[in-house]
Amino acid sequence: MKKIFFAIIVFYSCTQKETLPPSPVLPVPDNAQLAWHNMELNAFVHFTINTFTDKEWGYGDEGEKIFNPTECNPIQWASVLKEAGFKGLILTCKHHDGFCLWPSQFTEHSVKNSPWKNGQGDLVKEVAEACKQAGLKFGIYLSPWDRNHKDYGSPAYIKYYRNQLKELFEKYPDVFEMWFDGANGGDGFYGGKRETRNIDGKNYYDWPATLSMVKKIDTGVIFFSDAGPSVRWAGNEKGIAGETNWNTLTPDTLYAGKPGIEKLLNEGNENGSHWIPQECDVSIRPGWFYHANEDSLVKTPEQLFDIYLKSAGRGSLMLLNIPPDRRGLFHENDIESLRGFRKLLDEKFKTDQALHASASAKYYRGGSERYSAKNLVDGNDETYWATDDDQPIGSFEIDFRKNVNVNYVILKEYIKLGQRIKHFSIDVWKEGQWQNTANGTTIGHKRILKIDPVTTNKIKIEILDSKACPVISAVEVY
Ligand code: FUL
Repeated sequence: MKKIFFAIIVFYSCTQKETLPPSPVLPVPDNAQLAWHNMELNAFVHFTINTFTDKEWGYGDEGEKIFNPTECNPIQWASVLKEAGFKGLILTCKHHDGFCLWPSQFTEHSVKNSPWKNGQGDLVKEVAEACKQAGLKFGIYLSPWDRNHKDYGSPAYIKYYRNQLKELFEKYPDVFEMWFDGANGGDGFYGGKRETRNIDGKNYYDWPATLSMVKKIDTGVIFFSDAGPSVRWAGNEKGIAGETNWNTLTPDTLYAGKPGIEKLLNEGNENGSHWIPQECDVSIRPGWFYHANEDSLVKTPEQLFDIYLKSAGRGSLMLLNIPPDRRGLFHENDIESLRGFRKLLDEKFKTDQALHASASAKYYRGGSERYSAKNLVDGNDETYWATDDDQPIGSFEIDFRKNVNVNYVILKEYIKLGQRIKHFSIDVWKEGQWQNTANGTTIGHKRILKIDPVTTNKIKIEILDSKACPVISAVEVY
């Protein structure tokens, strides 16, 4: 009897053809990029000599004695950021003026010659430790352009820059992101020469050699620069990603600081050769550094929320700068705004009406439950709805079984298999028929659609064009 039962099971399994998952559409993100995408909120902290001179770009001739915060407390920065939902903090360890926030062995132009903590302080260390304590990732900004250094423009400076990078990565382990600024060359102090030095932005730094040196110390680090290689600039400093936003880019002729590439960086290349998503940098104030006369110009929670929708909500990451003041603290106004921003995020995205609602699709891959529409509403981003390979279009419906208020619809592509969708639409069921309420092009990691508030019991998403069969891991409705 047992034998017959076993034979039936074997026969049954042999006749059931397993439906294989879709093949990836290349390029796809690596693990470090995937983790980076999931962060959504990243913080920048611009703090240096400029905070005390009221400038945005120091000339490089500022004395070290100028740097003297009275109540400097990175623990405050980290805890405010943590509370607001940020996942990482990138510190300007050295901005264009060349002053170093750690006691570098390669220059005298650092905190070691400042009155702060009698020259015994190390702000990079303090910030790295505060981040660790708060559970934030720690990142480094080290300006390639150095208006203080006498050798800037010659090969000797490249050696200096690499020495400093090596020093930072060895002294402060677990750096998750390295930010290479594209602003390069121009006038400066340059060891007293006070002249203009222009560099050949494409070749001067020999970035491949520099990056491979850093990678040997920190294999998982994310490199930001205008053109990647891990993440790219968004082409503006307003924190706004392209409405069409391909994570893919062909970076062959691009390099940090190359003029005229803003639109390309903002939208990416549909058939780009590399996965290089954009990071949307923006400051909470008009300037990157603290200026008392901007205390009343701190972005409101509503403005920050709008930027979130246009960055993280377009599949990118929002990198928000909060500059500490002369005390070395986040200013009260900035903190208030950040708290308000968090409150808005929590309120707007409080209850996902689609979670465990009834989801259906006429077509799904191989008719297999493994790829059915219920995966869209199971709260698990690792499962997905997909169609057959010859179907670059498809649609699915969410039936709430009651009337719900809809303000935002969130869609997520399963980017581990590449970015695919080129065009989609959202309809709501109203007055006995489907009515179009939103349309979009790309989705990527996460797309948030703000729609005209509506009360409905059903919504329908149609994928109208895609590079290959669509693979969507979630729909959320708020
Ligand atoms: C720019 C710099 O020149 C600004 O000072 C700031 O650091 C911003 C994030 O990048 O290129």
